[in-house]
Amino acid sequence: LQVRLYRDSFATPWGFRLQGGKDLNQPLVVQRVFCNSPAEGQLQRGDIIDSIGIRRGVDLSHKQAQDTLKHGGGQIELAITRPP
Ligand code: LEU
Repeated sequence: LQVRLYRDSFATPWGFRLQGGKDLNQPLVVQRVFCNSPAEGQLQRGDIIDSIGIRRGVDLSHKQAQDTLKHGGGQIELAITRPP
């Protein structure tokens, strides 16, 4: 599943929390989605992040994933797997 998030300002949070990362030997997973955020209605708790832009999720440490999102500019494309 491809999801594109948009934000008005680079300072606006996307509105979700991540868990996991390569350094933790865990997949990158959406831990929490905040109401009234760009992520609301796009991401769900439990979504596995397969890629952030051109970067593969399995290659990213927790911090690298966070930094990639923070510095993603006004829009970001995520490939996700949504568990049933
Ligand atoms: N908490 C950040 C935000 O809402 C996302 C995090 C995964 C870097 O923008």
